[in-house]
Amino acid sequence: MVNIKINDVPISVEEGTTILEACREAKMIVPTLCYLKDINEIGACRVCVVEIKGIERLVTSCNNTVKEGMEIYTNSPKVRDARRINIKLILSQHNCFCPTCVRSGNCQLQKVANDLEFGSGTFKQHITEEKWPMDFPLIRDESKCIKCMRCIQICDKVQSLKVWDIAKTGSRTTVNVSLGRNIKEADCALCGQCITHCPVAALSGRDDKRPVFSQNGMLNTRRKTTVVQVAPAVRTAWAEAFRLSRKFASPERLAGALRLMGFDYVFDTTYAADLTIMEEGSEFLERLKHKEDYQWPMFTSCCPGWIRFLKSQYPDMVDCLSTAKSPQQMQGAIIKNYFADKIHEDPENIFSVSIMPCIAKKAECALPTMDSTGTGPDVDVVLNTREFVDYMKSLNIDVYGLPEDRFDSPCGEGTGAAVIFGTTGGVMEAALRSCYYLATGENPDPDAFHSVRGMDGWKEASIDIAGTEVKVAVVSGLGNARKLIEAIRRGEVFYHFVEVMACPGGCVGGGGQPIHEGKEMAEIRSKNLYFLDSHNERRFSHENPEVLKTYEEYLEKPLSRMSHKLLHTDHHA
Ligand code: HC1
Ligand code: SF4
Repeated sequence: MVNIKINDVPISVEEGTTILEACREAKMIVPTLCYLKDINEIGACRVCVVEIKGIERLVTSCNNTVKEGMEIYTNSPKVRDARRINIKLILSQHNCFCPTCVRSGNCQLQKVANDLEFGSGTFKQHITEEKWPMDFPLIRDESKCIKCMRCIQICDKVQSLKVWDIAKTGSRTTVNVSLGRNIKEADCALCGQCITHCPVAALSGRDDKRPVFSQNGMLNTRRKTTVVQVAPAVRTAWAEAFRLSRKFASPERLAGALRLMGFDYVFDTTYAADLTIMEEGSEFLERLKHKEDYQWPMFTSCCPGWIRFLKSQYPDMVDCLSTAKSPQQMQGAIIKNYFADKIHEDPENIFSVSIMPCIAKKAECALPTMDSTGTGPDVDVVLNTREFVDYMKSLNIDVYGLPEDRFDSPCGEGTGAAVIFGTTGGVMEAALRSCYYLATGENPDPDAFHSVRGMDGWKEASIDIAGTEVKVAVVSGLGNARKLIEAIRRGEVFYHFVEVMACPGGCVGGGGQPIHEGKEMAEIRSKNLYFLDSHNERRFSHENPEVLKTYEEYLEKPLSRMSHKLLHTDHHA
């Protein structure tokens, strides 16, 4: 242990502890801006400087460790003056038009500057702007970039994709797409992790609210029948912005909010998640029967960020993907075919919106293969959880007065197995529950496959299904996906079935979810999904009555001709 004093209070901390972590242990607040624990500890912004007795120069606390006998001052006048100057320098290159900024009220620069209380004095501003393709789902605004380097590090260290790099030199130093590329050619998976880890609004998701909510938007002009679906992981995150309790923020209250917004039909993507399990589970059992005809493992195919990654990094393994479309796209195809028939509406007269925790879903819905009717996209617009929350706020309603409502039927009911799709391991667990039933005719204990739960980036299990040993793995985060694929290619590991989610922790940690500076929320959100699963009266996808009815009335059976036409794709588009 190392004995030190912080603001004259003695404390002992472990050797190797950074000054910042020691201050946090001692409950002494040191502001930070570029710091991201274990990912970006480079002292670039110099906001975390502290004074050390006997040393003239101030020291950045995030990347210097404690020494025996050190006496640290975290908030001396000298420290506060230095922080003010550092923030003024940053503000001199930052577009400070805050009132209309998407991150206003949730911006770390705004918070640190406010807390420093430095009055009106600022330095002369030099703002640079660049052109950015506004039709890409990831938007960069150079005039807001504070060169903290978090995006560079998260994309490289966590997602193994090096999309960002430092550009230019000296006072013109900035961040941009690496190797001088355009973002569209940079192998960006659209996971959105650089967005959720950006402390300001230099990176954001494309705003697609206008065609839905504006005066000329579909909800107001009512030119078409409007339909909305909501993803599993949204239900555990939307209420964070309103500080609602888990109990109050029920899925039914989310349905109530969507109804209040004016959608004609409100559906739950969990219906299609159950449908996905029927298709993907049956496909897996088929592949197992004809082992030698397939390249192994079979990968899950519901995460579009992961699919973009595989296509750009390991194109020779694209055929390992299950041919099942994602639940979002299955739901879209079912809405514009089966449901359209039911309400006697032409598919081109249905406007289909989805609320998703994911940036890549905005690109997935626009793929040419995701138009099952030949009349336009099965999902017309994807809005992220943040966009949904922003619009909710703009409605100026008392959220405590939100009514609970039922999702519409058919296509609105999901089981507990579908709810856990939103967290790492959930798709695998749901698939195993139903594969076991499909192979043996008996239900397993619904919690039998709990070994694939948890936030570890790479989990594995060996399961006995009807006398066959099935080796499965679950990874989240693209860096982990790369490690797993490299190990498979070197022959070090073998799996039959692998679930991959691009975002650490799965969709609960998605790039379109509410942002909380310095806090990773995936684990907390995930626990809520398991809670909802355990309290659902049905916990097996193959027991979803609406899914069974859809097969009876329309699809016939899993992997039928109709199922293939509407619900499968080869992922080569
Ligand atoms: Fe996901 Fe999925 S779980 S991909 O994370 O398979 O986005 O929530 O909607 O499509 O169901 C996201 C979440 C989501 C799909 C489902
Ligand atoms: Fe990298 Fe993901 Fe950001 Fe794309 S969205 S630049 S892959 S972190």
